[in-house]
Amino acid sequence: MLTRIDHVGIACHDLAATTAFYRDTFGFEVAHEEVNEEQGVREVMLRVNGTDDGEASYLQLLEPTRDDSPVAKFLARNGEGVHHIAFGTSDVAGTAGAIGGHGVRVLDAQPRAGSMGSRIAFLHPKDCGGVLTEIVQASDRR
Ligand code: CMX
Ligand code: CO
Repeated sequence: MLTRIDHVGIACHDLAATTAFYRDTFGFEVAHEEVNEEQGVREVMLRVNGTDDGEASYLQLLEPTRDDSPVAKFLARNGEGVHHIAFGTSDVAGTAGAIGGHGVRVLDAQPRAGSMGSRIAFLHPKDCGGVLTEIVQASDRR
């Protein structure tokens, strides 16, 4: 069902500064930047490995666009750091349904729009050992 790590989401206050740190210190390539208003984030995807073909892995740097967003709330409580982990699948709706069948709360009954044209669904951290978990179906275009 889940076949790879798609990305690790990292919450930050200053997207430009955090992007520069990961690019210049670790040498990761900036693959993509976008604003996702539904999720309340401005985000940068830094490619760790692969070639944007649906099999690559990324760091997803997240800066909130509004104070009531999940990432703003997380930053206020915890400060900067790892916010979620995202696993890849070829069928986000089917995989979310199967995981929900194990008693895990699926936060998105209908998959939503994620980075780079992907479809995503979140699982409640309290049902996943304290880890906010995202399921990602990469875009065919990616
Ligand atoms: N990781 C682990 N635990 C988390 C968490 C996170 N990222 N965010 C919240 N929690 C925990 C809190 O610590 C808190 O625990 P306690 O009750 O023990 O104190 C509990 O969950 C409730 O926290 P809250 O601050 O009241 O937050 P909410 O219940 O309002 O929201 C959640 C939590 C997971 C439902 C919400 O953040 C959500 O819907 N997230 C999914 C969407 C998202 O994160 N979008 C941004 C990323 C977009 C992308 O990746 O593309
Ligand atoms: Co994510």
